[in-house]
Amino acid sequence: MQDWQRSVIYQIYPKSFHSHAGNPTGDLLGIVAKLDYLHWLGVDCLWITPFLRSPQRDNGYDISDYYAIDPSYGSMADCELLIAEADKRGIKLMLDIVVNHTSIEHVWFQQARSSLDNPYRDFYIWRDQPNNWESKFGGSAWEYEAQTGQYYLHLFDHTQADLNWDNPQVRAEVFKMMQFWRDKGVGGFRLDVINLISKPEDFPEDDSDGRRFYTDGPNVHAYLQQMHREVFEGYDLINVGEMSSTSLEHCIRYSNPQSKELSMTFNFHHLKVDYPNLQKWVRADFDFLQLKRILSDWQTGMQAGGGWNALFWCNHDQPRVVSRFGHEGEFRELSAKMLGTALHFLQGTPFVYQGEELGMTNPGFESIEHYRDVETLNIFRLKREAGSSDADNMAAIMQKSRDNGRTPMHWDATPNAGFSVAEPWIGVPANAAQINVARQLDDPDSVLHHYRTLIALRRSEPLITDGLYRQLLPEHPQVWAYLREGDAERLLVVNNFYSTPCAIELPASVISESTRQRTLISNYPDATPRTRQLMLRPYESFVVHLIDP
Ligand code: TEU
Repeated sequence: MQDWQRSVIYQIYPKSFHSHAGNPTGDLLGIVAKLDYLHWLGVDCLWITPFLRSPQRDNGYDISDYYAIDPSYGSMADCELLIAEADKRGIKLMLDIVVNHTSIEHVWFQQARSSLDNPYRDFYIWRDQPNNWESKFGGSAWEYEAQTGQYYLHLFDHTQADLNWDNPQVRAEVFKMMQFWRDKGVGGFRLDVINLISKPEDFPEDDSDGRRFYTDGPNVHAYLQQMHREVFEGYDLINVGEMSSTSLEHCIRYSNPQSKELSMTFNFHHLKVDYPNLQKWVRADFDFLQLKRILSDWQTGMQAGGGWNALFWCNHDQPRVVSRFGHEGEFRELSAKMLGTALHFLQGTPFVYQGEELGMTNPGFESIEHYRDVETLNIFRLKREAGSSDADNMAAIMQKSRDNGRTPMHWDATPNAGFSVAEPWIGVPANAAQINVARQLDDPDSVLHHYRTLIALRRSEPLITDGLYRQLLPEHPQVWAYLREGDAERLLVVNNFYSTPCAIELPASVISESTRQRTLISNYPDATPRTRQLMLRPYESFVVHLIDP
């Protein structure tokens, strides 16, 4: 095992983390100011979502200059200071690289759109006629460019034009830019939708939205191997690829060290368990059995194939996990701790998204005026045009919008939750005075202290990294129980995902009267020695280390 395989990564959405300047949006010096907190929490690495120059139509995922810091976040000197200050605390910084597409304000696109024979024309993907593929943000994936009379491809917003990776000059420019950041001292990269970079040559029509043709496309592995040779080889970097609608087979290839591509992969299958028939924009409960099955299949599959999972419940594109798979009310703290435990004892590298360590909830914004996200606003408009009622649309948006995870970090009970002096760019949830860092730092039973313990356990308990995953009680409708097995010892991880108490019976091979046990973590204070028969209380969760005599 490599050292980074024992690490925990913390994700920062800088627009909503902390504003040092007191502005409506966060900045890089705001992150510097909170490094001692992150060091106390014990994380090894920070993934910071894009802070490079951008018109901010998709909050930085639309980059117009890969070599400049967006002025709203500060300067290059601030960025260098952040890298150096993080390094002093033993924390690496992972840069978010968005190279499936650029902003249409990028100079490459400005050149490309100007004439058919411009040297940059072939940096993007142009067609005389669009096919029927759909943008992930709604509507056609093609936009007409009147000046030259062709359509360009955009898998996301029409201001995010897809780069043509089959052009070797594009790849050379991307690798040069990544070398620049590597040489500045970043500790790794998070690669945005990197499995979408290789499109088929013929752009076939689809009876669906087109994703099956461009997902994990024809040359994607070859391009990542080239990136590995040009940028990663010989350097100590952690590289994680964001894989949209991918497969286990491909993720094994992306992340098995022998393929020389990436360190690990994010996939989203476990976060579609509340998308009935893969429809995101419908309000729906989550399917617990499906959640367990998907996570278990990825554990055993990646383990068997020598791949490595990035583990996560939350990020800047997802609703808050407590609101989603836990409980927002009286069981908020118990369920937040349970969800943390359930995830952190899996094999892989856990990511903690800002505020998750506090058990932050969805904000519950009821009116579309409170939303800022380009995807949410596009969908609201398209659904309204298609005749669906505003009430239905808002019910889905309140549950699913990406803005649920993008509200300001709750630092303390002062105005704007201590995030900024000026009114924040997006609203602060009403519960910020109850759920915040200052309060939880003082409370050893808080969700925050629970996460700190989870992070520390990964360092001290090798089985969390190495142990074989084995699911127990796969058909149980409310409990996710699993083992992480070593030669003569194992971890037993038990999680009740619901507020209803329930009884379980574990297999005789797991635990007997003579088994020696040591509780590693639990979310009820009165944890007793465990037996085969157990009564689980609401959202009860515990981990015991077991050794047979
Ligand atoms: O997201 C890629 C992605 O496919 C999603 O998670 C996306 O939010 C979802 O499909 C919408 O329904 C990445 C970034 O994380 C996201 O913030 C960007 O908007 C997107 O790429 C485009 O760069």
